[in-house]
Amino acid sequence: MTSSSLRVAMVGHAFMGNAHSQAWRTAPHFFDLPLRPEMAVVVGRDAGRAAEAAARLGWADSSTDWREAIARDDVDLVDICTPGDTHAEIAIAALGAGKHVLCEKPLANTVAEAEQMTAAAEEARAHGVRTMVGFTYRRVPAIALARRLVQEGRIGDVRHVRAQYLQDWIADPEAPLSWRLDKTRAGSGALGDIGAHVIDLAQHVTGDRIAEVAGRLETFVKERPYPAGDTAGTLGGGGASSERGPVTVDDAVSFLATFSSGAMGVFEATRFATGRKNAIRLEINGSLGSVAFDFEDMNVLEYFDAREDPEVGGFRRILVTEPGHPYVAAWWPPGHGLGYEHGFTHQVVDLVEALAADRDPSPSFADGLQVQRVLAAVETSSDTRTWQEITR
Ligand code: SOE
Repeated sequence: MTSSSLRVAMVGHAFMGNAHSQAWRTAPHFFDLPLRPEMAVVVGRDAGRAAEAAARLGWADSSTDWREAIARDDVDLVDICTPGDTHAEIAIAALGAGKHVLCEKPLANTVAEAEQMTAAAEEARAHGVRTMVGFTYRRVPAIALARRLVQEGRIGDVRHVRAQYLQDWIADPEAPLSWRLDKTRAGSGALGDIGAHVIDLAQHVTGDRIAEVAGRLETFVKERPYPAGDTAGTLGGGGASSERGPVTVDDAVSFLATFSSGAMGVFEATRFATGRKNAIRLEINGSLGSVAFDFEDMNVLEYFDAREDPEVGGFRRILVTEPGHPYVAAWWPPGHGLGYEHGFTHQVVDLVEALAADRDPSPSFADGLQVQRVLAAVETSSDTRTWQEITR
């Protein structure tokens, strides 16, 4: 890093690349950052599309060679926005080149890859090189407030954690295949793609760790049409071709969990919750009260204080838009609300502030590895119909 800038190379420019680009562009305009992000280069597989993305998203340059991009002297940080099967190779190479790494979730497609990435991160950390995993929902103000209340003891001892991530984008059996439905690319389906988010959120808000799980994965639709314009074996977006191929990942997962504290968890992640578009729901019941959140009403946190006079008690809707609420002071007056993209912007803020202070961003690769271990334990539990412990 130069004394005042943080020069970024982003690999991948699809949905996550768009969201991350918005964050790199926007963060310095709303937050007083100790380092100025510079969007040096965006990397894509196709030269024309990468150049178009650079112009549209605000990157100074574009490339089709991620190895060349991470080796550049004018790059301090590599932002990985590609499917999970590429995370390990890119992250380990970037860390080896002395670059900080921000990697999209889940960290990897397997525990083995996540362990290799975390080992590389530990080695690079000795030289002041840092890592972060992109669990952005923890940076929604209402979630950050929920964590503050729980950590302050406002709901007492946590007894129950109820966490759901409900989508329905492939409830149509004729929705075409994509990389997210291919185990070799994505590692798993709803489990790793959206289950990882609610595992991270539940652990982040409670400050506790999942110790054991018992779960079940299901694939409701076992084959789908390939996307139009693709041949067998390649996957992409767009319309449907006449050829069909196998779905090799889970469509949905349910699992029970026991936290280290003894708290009981019930988790669900599905792409078949017909009518639910991006409903991340978290409810935590404690001995003195509860908090409840639904991303489809993301500027509100519900809070129940068991110590209130029962005559006037009840869940209150906190509109999390006051200047004293996490992240909010940088944005709009009370009641104006934030959106999906703000979690990504807050991610850049927290990352840049950690790097400038020479401390580990959170969640680090080690945190991402622990989530990977929970994912693997759920998969093993489903295969063996047994409870599985998460040992580390
Ligand atoms: C698809 O399920 C997806 O894009 C996830 O991959 C993202 O992590 C989530 O934020 C939105 O849904």
